[in-house]
Amino acid sequence: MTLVYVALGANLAEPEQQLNQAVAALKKIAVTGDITVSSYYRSTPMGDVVQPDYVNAVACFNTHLEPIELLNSLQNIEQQQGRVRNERWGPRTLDLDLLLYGLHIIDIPRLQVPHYGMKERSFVLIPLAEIAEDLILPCHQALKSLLTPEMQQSLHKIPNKS
Ligand code: PH2
Ligand code: MG
Ligand code: MG
Repeated sequence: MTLVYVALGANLAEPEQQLNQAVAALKKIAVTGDITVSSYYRSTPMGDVVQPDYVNAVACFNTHLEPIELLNSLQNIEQQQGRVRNERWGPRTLDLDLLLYGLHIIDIPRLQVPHYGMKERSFVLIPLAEIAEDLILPCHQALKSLLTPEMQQSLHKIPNKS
């Protein structure tokens, strides 16, 4: 059994509902259906594409799935929620990114874990810190050491999720 962290993001078709639906789907692959979910955060789009604000969150659960099986499950959930693979960093109904798979380091063509961008992204680090403030990354860095005061500026907690 492995503890995993997954980033959720959506900016089309009722993003908060997309995240609610994704959390329900993740519960089905979590051991005993136990899953911890951060608050939802409204965040300014990263990148050059003009697109709506995102709603982002991070979820954490135990799973018996191997990394590639988990990746397949996450991609199935994205597809069930109408994900169309368009331009890189473009708008999407649902994005589920595997951030951490225990303390494993995975580097194969389909999957890089820890997620390559997680250390710089406020919309990942802040919700992650909310549910795992004392987390140490596989590279031995403390999550807390990556947080900066400026990171809060592009991110607003949405009151009263679900
Ligand atoms: N995801 C992207 C591109 N840009 N910006 C925000 N704020 N949140 C995201 O989840 C996001 C993004 C591609 O995965
Ligand atoms: Mg992403
Ligand atoms: Mg993705």
